[in-house]
Parts: sequence; C-alpha cells; structure tokens
Amino acid sequence: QKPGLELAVVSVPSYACQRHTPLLHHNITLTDALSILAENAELGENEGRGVAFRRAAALLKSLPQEVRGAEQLRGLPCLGEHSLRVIKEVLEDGVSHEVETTTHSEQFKAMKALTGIFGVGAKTADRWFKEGIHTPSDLQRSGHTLNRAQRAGLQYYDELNLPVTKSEAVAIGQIVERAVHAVLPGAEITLIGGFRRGKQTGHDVDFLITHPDEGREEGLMPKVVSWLEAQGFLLYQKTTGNSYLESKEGPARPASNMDRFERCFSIFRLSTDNEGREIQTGNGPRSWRAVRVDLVVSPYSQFPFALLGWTGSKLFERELRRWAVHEKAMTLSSHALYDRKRTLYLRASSEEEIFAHLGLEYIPPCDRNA
Ligand code: DGT
Ligand code: MG
Repeated sequence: QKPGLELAVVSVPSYACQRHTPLLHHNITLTDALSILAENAELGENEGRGVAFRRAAALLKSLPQEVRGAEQLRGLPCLGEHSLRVIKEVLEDGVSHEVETTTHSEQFKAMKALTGIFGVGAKTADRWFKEGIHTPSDLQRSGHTLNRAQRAGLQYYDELNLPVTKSEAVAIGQIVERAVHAVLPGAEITLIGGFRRGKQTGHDVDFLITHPDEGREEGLMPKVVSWLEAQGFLLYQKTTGNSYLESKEGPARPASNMDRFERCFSIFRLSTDNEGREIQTGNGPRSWRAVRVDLVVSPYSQFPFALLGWTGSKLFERELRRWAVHEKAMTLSSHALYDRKRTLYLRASSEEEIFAHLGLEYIPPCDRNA
C-alpha cells in the first residue's frame, strides 16, 4: 500500500460546515492554485465557477495530510472536473498551465490592482480596464470622478494593502472599546472576522458590538463614530443602517427590526509610535498608518447569529446557509434562523445552540477556515 492511500477510504463530508478546517493545513500548493482560479472567476463575475474552486480548495484544506497523488482523491466530494484537472497538473508538473497563464495575464493583474482600491468592485474595475486603466496610478491620471470611498482608497492604497497585524488589531480594539464605553457603558465588543478564527494578519479588522439590555444598542453607531471623529481616529467612515435589507439572504424580518443592524465601514488612523515603526509615503515618513475597520452593531437577541455570521470564513458562511436550506429546510442569516417546516424562528443564546438547531457538530472558530 502506498503511503496515504487511506485518505480515500476516510469518508469526508461534503459541506464545509460539517468539517474542521484549521488555518494551517497540508495542501498549500494545491489550494493556492485553486484560489487563484477562484479569484479570477470572481473578478470576471462568474460566481458559480468561483464557488466551485473555493469548495474544492476548502476540501483540500480539511484533509489530515498532504495529497501526493491523484489516486488519493478517489471518493472525495467537492472536486469537480476542472478542479481535479488543475490538481492533477500541479501534482504531476508542480504548476498548472492555467494558473500560470492567469497570474501573468494583464487583465488579472489589472483587475486585482484596481479592486484592491477600497470602494472599487469588479464591475467598475472592468469598465476602467476596458478604457486602458490598469493601475491605481493610471486611475489617478485619468481624471475620473471618484466617490468618497474610492478617493480614500486611492489616497491610502499602499497602506490598505499592507496586512493588518494581530497587535494592530488589538490596538484598534482598545480604541473601539474606549469609544463604545464612552457613549454606552456596559456594551460588549467582540473581535470577529479572520482574527477570531486565529489568523495572525488580515485585510481589515472587524468588530461586533452589542448591549445586554436589548434596545440600548439602538442609535449607538452615530455616537461611536462622533466620538472617534472628535478624537481624530477616523480618516474615512460611512455608516449604513439597513445593510440587512440590501442583502438577499435570510427571511424577511419584522419591520420594527429593519434599521437596527447598523454597520460602519471605516478607515482608522492608527499611531505606529508604540512599535517604533514609520510608514513610508510619497510625502516622506510618518508615524501612523491607515487601517480598514468594520464595525457592526447587533441587538442582544440576535448576537449569536451575528457572531456566527461575521466570523467567517466567507465559504464557511455560504456552506452553513446552503446546509440549512437544502438539508434542514431552514433559512439562516446573521439575524435569525427560520424553520420553514414548523414556520417559526429558532432562538439561540450561543453559537453552539445554532449548530445544534442545524443538526451540526459544533465547529469552533479556529476550525472555520474553509
Ligand atoms: P480578512 O480578509 O483577513 O479580513 O478575512 P475575513 O474573514 O475577516 O473577511 P472579511 O473581513 O471580508 O469578512 C468577515 C466575515 O464577515 C466574512 O467571513 C463574512 C462576513 N461578512 C462580510 N461582509 C458581510 C456582509 O455584508 N454581510 C454579512 N451578513 N456578512 C458579511
Ligand atoms: Mg476581516
């Protein structure tokens, strides 16, 4: 028996939310290749294709050992024809021709650079690319009218594309805590997103804010933002009160809840004095850097759903919702879990209870890195 042949015998469940997916895994070369193809599909607004590559990559991330040969993949779920072809190529030749062509393509490079500007999505980037704009500098020179987010995104481009470290996330957390407690003592602040899953760096820092007395959290965001602005901590902010309405997910909520889920997309001005680090800019060095920060406020009764929904990974979230609908006839969102057969909302006071309602083994945040 070849080493590792037992992989194929172990049965691996097909939904990522049924599996433990640690941050560090054994198949980086393969998942990197598939992630590039996923990214390319997403940039080309081919969502279905993107998800197929992401699912294949997530399956490989959950395997207990390195895949050395294609025969080890027999019987495993989530591996479509295209993904299998790419995996086999990488296993045999060390690289995939399609991945190489993609990473070297002008279009992929330009789309990545342009969508790397805060406030720029795939549609806008594609329009600019077709006009011959390939880089942030091209955009700057083009004289295009940009919105406030895009202007900030361009201004802080280099810094916002620098990974945010865990210690920077902690420092931001202390500022957010001061702000929140100044305007609402007793409010609770939780670090969510990738850092809650144990990542050491991130593209932004995400926080969820709530208060044990339901209702006290209403109208909190504008007050927090005013405090942060007055103290000079914000370079940019946009607060939305109805992000839930705009999203397609989830059951319809009672009208009274509509504007309760507040979200703030911001750019913080974080001092780098503590680390003795200087940021190099076009105008010389300075002792602060720009950091993307997302703040979300949730009513206490929805907190476990918000916590689960904002911890990620994005694919893990997608798989949870898919599992809920297709296997349980339930609708899961960051606000609630609805049982469509019994036509009622299921309450939960912890993430564990939501997994239990869904008939899933509890997966801790550190194993949601699908
Ligand atoms: P990164 O890139 O290091 O920041 O990685 P993450 O996993 O922190 O990704 P991020 O910050 O884009 O999002 C964190 C999680 O929050 C993500 O897994 C799904 C969730 N999320 C992000 N945007 C939305 C949204 O608009 N609505 C809802 N319901 N969830 C969202
Ligand atoms: Mg994040």
